[in-house]
Amino acid sequence: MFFKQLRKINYSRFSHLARNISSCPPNSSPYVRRIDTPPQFSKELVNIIVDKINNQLSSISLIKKFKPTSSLHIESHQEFFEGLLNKYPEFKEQINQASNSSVILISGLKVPELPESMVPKLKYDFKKIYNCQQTKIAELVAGLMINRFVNFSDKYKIFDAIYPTIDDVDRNDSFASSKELLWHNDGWAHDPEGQVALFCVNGNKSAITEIISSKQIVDYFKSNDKEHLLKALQYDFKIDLGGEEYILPRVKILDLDNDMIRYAKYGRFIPTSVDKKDFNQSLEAISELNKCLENIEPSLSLSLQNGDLLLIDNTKNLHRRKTADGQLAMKPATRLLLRARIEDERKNNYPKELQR
Ligand SMILES: O=C(O)CCC(=O)C(=O)O
Ligand SMILES: [Fe+2]
Repeated sequence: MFFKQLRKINYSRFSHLARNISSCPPNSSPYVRRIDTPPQFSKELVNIIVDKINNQLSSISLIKKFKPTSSLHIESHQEFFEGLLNKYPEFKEQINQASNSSVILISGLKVPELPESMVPKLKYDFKKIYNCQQTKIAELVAGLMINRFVNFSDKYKIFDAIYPTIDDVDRNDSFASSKELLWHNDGWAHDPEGQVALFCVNGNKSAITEIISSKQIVDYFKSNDKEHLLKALQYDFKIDLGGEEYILPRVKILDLDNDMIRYAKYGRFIPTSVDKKDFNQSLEAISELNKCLENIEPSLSLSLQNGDLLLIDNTKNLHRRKTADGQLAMKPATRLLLRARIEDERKNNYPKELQR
């Protein structure tokens, strides 16, 4: 019954909102790829998934057990997904071409919004959200699309929900804050995963998601006569997590050979050089890095809206969330992202067909 109602969604109300995407006119840069999903594709995709779920899951307990991102489900839906893509050759071609981009934004994958009453208001109150039908649909839509770019399926829960709460209102290091979350890559303090996907189920225009690449950072240092400090970012640092017992490996902030960066502006990176000059240069380099992060124009800057799927190469880019100028902090339950952290590398640099 519930799903029958979902099918009657009026898609026209998801008409395109004004976006603010700087430095990335559609498809001009291979570094950031922007693709618009044909509305009919998105509509058909959701309708088929809703029908399938309706047929397969007759009770709440079955819905709870349904793990959309398990290999079983991703693989069993792949054929119909490919079939649907074949009906939209231009869209499929754009997806194939995007496969080697460092940042991919696919807009218009519209899924049913969650009513505000379902979105958690407290940081650890997320259980109910994972068991509701809208989340399962969103996970499957995002999972099928992500699976075209990275090896995605997993038998455990792979998506985390990101939402503003009253617990972490002012913290700038928390996913659950209602304002900003400073520049970082996911997993920076442990092992940064290869890819991060953010899928927006409920958008809030107060939140602006931004991305900066390691290459932009290197270029900034070079063009501001700070090239000598780049070396210091490649020295070893200790990460101070405030009294955690286990010993973290020493890390480099920058890996110039592989265009990689590992950093969080809210993290404490302590230089380990015994040489005083190197030690001081490392400190100076971090302070220059922070300056650079506030000064360069991000390669992507937008307010994620319902249906936006952002796939980020997490080893080569930093991302952040900030509050849009003139906007208030977000009220609890007014935004919902699903976030997947994926260890696997991109599947390839070629269209999928050539792989086999
Ligand atoms: O809320 C956002 O736009 C980004 C969230 C994020 O980066 C995170 O939760 O790690
Ligand atoms: Fe993040």
